Amino acid sequence: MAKRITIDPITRIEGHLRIDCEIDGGKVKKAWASGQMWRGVEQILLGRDPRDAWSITQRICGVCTTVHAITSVRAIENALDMEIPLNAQYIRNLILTAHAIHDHIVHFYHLSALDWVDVTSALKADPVKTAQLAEGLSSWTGNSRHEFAKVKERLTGFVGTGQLGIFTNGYWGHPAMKLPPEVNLLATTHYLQALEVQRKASKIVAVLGSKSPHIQNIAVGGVSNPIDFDSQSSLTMERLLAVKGWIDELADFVKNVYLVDVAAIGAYYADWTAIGKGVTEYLAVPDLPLDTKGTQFALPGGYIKDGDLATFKAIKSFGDAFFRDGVEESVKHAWYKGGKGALHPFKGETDPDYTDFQDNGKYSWVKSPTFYGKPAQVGPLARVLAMVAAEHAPTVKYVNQTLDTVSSLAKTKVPVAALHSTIGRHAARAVSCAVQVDLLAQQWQMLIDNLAKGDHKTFNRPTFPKGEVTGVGFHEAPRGALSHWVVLKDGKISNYQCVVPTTWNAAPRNENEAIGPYEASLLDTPVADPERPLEVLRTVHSFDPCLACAVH
Ligand code: NFC
Repeated sequence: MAKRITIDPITRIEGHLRIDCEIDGGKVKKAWASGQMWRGVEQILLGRDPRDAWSITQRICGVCTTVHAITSVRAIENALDMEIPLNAQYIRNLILTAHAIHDHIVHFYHLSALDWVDVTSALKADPVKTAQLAEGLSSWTGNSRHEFAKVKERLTGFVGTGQLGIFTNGYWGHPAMKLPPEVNLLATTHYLQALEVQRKASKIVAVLGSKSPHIQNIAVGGVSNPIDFDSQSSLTMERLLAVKGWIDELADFVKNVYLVDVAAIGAYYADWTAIGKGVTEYLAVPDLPLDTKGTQFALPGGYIKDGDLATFKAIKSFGDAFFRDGVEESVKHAWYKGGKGALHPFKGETDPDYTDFQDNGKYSWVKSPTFYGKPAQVGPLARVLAMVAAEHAPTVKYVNQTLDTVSSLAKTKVPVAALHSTIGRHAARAVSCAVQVDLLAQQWQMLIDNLAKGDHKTFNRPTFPKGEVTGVGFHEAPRGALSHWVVLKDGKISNYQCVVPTTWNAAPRNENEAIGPYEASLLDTPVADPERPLEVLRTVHSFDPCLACAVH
């Protein structure tokens, strides 16, 4: 007989997510994803000065803080048809990329690795054998047997006191945990080292953005960083060189630790390349503009139908009609007043109307976005597939490198198609992160070269027309395609809608009763013990949910 389980709240995520599953014959047969909290940031914006929107929308999230700020100014700049000085583009790009790297490292090690890594099994590991194993995988200097012995001793201390501290409440000893003790010790050691490394990325954001989380240097028209090499309160060469030092340290960790760990875990859990596929329409937006108009990007983006990379259609600019005309949101199953069918974001409405959790009615605060009428999966997997389809050489290189490592460790050929899966989302996030550390160094160099030419401009003053104008800004945020949609009337905000990565992925059923990406990916997931639904967490965590963003 089918058994219904409710996981509420899902932890090691941002925000309030409830997942319900019907399990039959040891597999998930039906699933519901529900956002459990609403705040109304879109309403707060109505009637306000558009120059304040970035600061307000940035408070949507405490995790992806920079992204709403920059997407917001992009939307308003698009409405005003503005050009942005090159230095401002590069500084924004550096902030966004450093933030994404921070986010991915934290997601893999601190928010999701413990779904795969059994910390208590690490107590049985031999530190010398762990070091031998690690040396065969990479040249990371933090992989010494002394380091592994130190971590094992620390863990033994935790367990000896009867408390696991930060490792309390994992599904330790679960039958789906498969790593040998040495791999568990290796990954646990990297979990602790990653706590240190992630700070370097945050420092880059803080130095360039004045503060992290929640940067302070953004303005409609550019950035507010003064560039005057004689002033200590400005973006000095000393600060820029410190940024470069942190970029190099991040690159070392991402390429020699993160990418390698994901490949090793992927090899031990190769069966998970056939689990968690879900929605295979993929949407990713281009990012890291390289010109003042936002028509050339370092990262390509676009749309893929039915998992077939040959169907890839590129999105080419901030004003691209293919993107602008394709997005709608439905509230048929979300706690808002509706009845008008799916609406384009310029006409979007956010009018709360809470009922209760109704399996076949309204059951979430998350709206249901669609692209040309269909749900779409967004995130690192969509991004990497789009970049492979666009023949982005660095992405192709890191995808092949990762698949080769997995294939050699698993002793079986793992194809690109394996990426359409739970473990594939982790692999794609690591690949994306490796591409981003290289881009971070490139953007840094481009900023330095531009400054060396004597161009110190960082801001163009916006002017607001009488009457109505509309704009859309997008950004390929850590969790995927983010867009802000604004309608301005006589220089004030008359409508503002955010269509956020986790809104796409955590969407409930839509206008046509199609299920959302989380719900679809859970179907047929095996669950060994419904009282300890580790497998459900694995798939949900692979998306890196942020419900604060999804509902806003
Ligand atoms: Ni919050 Fe997000 C906003 C989401 O765009 N979803 O990736 C970013 O949060 O983490």
